[in-house]
Amino acid sequence: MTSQTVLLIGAPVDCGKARNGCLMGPDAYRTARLGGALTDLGHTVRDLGNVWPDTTDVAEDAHLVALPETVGWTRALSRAAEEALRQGTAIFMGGDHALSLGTVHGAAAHAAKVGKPLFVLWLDAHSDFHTCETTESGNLHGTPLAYVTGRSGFPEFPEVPHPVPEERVCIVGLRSVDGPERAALEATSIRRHDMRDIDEGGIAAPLRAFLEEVTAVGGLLHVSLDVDFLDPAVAPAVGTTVPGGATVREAHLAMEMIHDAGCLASLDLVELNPMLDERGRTAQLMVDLAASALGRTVFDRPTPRGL
Ligand code: B3U
Ligand code: MN
Ligand code: MN
Repeated sequence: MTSQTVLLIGAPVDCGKARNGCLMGPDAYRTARLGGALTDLGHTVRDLGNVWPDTTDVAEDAHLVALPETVGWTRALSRAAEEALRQGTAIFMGGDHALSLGTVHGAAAHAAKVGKPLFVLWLDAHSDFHTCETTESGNLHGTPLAYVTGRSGFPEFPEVPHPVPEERVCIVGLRSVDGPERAALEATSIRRHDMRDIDEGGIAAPLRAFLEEVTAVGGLLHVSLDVDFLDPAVAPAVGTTVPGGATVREAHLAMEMIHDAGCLASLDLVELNPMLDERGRTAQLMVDLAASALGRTVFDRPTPRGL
């Protein structure tokens, strides 16, 4: 396994929805030894501490939860992501999914600078494809994928100079998609795999197809891992549980395949709410999944030759 420089960045974003607690996520990951697990694999790990939101003069919007604060996070996290990606593989310890408005924005800026295409893998029960106009809840953690793919409807947010093209996005784990999101998604070429796809054909086939496309063009991969991708029976520490999620084994296989593809540039760990955890088991599972994505295996395997 090749050893890498891994940057840990705390993103205690907690304004993407009403229920509080995700702000404790970064410290839960530190307590569960995310850094130590990656050091044990031979990586050079640097914890850059937590990012804090910029102050903005954006006005509150009665329909949206914490719009000014979320815009402030987006600006700060985009800068932090772009800077971290220059130094190595970046892991963003969330924080709710609103943090990805910034991290993917920054990853796209980095990819454009180094002249490589950015691909995004969204592991989530939800599609997070609302705009500020279509969201019914007003919760901005339901919007990042729409923003980073360049949908209109984000007037107060930073411009998106490098939208991620639809053909370079793949969502896996879907089982809760709102009407307006469904209509918008169906008008795109974004690959979307619901749990029925996984039940019928397994998780490996769609993932392998996507990862092969990334590696074929030397692309950079950003993975956004929402705790609710997992089944709530194994990952209870999330405010928006949806039954019927990925098993521990499916999630580990996904992470192992991501590692073997050799293209992981950045990883969001989002929606962990330690207030809802049971003896830290969700935090621990997320740490173990991150370790798999960074090369942990049960047995050593020969260096993978493609997938
Ligand atoms: N689509 C719903 C629910 C939701 C989205 N993301 C999460 N929940 N975690 C909404 O509020 O936009
Ligand atoms: Mn999400
Ligand atoms: Mn979700």
